[in-house]
Amino acid sequence: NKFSEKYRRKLTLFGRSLFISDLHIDHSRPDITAGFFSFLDRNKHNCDALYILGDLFEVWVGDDAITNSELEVASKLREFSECGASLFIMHGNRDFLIGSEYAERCGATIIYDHHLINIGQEKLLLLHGDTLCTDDEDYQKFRALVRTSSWQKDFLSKSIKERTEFAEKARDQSRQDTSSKSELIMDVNHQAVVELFHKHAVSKILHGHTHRPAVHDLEVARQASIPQAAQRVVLGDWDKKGWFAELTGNNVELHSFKLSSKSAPYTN
Ligand code: LP5
Ligand code: MN
Repeated sequence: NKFSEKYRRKLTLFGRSLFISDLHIDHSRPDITAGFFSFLDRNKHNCDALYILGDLFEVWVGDDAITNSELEVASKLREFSECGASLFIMHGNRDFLIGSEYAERCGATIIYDHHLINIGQEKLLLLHGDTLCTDDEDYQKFRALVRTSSWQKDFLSKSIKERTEFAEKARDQSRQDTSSKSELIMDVNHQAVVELFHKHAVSKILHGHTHRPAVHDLEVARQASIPQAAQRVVLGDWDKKGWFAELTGNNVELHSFKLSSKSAPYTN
């Protein structure tokens, strides 16, 4: 409800918020799921909010298609949110079909691309990051299509088997296409980044998707509304390491830790 949402946002203003993306949770990578669960356990009593900024899952073909492992993720997330942290899930290019049913299971609120949060006097803009890859025209066409409600309605009306097959074909096609696309095309477009800072009058942007973890200090100013020093923080994908960003006050830091199959030691 509205009141608790407002209260939660206020809390995040003074507390500690965490941000992750691109875990690509999948049956073939139990180490990632285990690393994620221990990340949740480490943080469940000491943060005010967790923002999952897209691609939590490798693929998502509908809330009705979940198996025990997605149910387990949901109950872990619910346990986390019941410890007092607000939980937000943003869609990525792999799991944009996560719906309200699954979000409710997790105790999460779905947030959409270009989500603003207040950090002191400044603002932080959250997005998955794929919308910044404007040079990747084939992808942008694909994205535009699959984000229409008519396409989604039609896709979700197919059987789970059919949807899974489509998703597999799309993944194959994507693997093939990305292996021949240039690195430059698959990174963010600089002009799109600058425009986004201006459009939302923000000093910080945080996203994932490109799998190029970094903190970029930029000069985008020329407008009184934006401080000279702007920052674009890019989360990493979870593979050998897990990545997260931590917001305390108005300071954003990027961290990584080793993912190992058994006990994941916590290192920054
Ligand atoms: O995901 P990743 O890292 O490989 O690459 C992304 C872009 N690709 C995608 C496509 C997804 O990987 C596909 C899986 C989505 C599952 C969703 C559920 C159901 C959808 C079913 C659809 C039919 O997002 C990739 C970018 C890259 O990031 C970097 O930004 O370049 O973009 C592409 O590769 C796009 C392709 O060039 C065109 C789209 C391929 C899909 C075509 C569908 C074929 C279906 C066949 C049916 C007969
Ligand atoms: Mn992505």
